[in-house]
Amino acid sequence: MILRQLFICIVALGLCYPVTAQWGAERGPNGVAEGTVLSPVMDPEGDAMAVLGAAPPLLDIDTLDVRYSATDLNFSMTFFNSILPPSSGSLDALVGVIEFDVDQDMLTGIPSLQNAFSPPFAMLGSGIEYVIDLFSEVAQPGFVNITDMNGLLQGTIPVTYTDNSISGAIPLSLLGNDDGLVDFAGVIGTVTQPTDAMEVVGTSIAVPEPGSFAMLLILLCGVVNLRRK
Ligand SMILES: [Ca+2]
Ligand SMILES: [Ca+2]
Ligand SMILES: [Ca+2]
Repeated sequence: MILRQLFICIVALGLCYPVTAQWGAERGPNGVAEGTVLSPVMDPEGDAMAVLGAAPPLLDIDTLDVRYSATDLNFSMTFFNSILPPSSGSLDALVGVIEFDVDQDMLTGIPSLQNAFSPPFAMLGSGIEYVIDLFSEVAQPGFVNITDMNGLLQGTIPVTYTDNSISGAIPLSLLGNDDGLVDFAGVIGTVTQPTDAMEVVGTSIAVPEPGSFAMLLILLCGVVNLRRK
């Protein structure tokens, strides 16, 4: 918990970049910033930074993909490096937060930690209501906590770590029974320092329903049969 708070303080203070931050960005209707990017969101390679001068690895985000079904919000974050779960006990383990603005309104919720870390320090139109707490896996191997903007625990979900990714599914019931259409952000690092953040805010997309695939196949088969006749 102490490490988590230290990490968040470092990110929130924006120690990793000069204090020439430019807060405020173009806003669309209802105060929502324009220019969110539909999932999956790509992040540049090589933009990870040693914020506190700690030794590598500098965990470097590759992509963050967020998709919703009728029941869940599925997420997958990939990296250019190999990662380890916090429960490994390694100081090089992946920690940080993935943040969700479930009503897509920056005027509700709390400011995104991503804004304080990732240039151009613009308020990217995210007022965060829920967070995946990647730190929490240290005490419960294979599981992470979902918390609200006040840090209150909403539930715990299983996650899957591979050599270069973490993924999982959050029941929408843990996100205030949201419809799954959310804006998302994220900032990550190792236990010793934040290293990378998404550069833009993403917007989730729907997972195609199995029924629509089946319908498409039926239609395609119908077209093929008609052509054969
Ligand atoms: Ca990156
Ligand atoms: Ca919000
Ligand atoms: Ca929503």
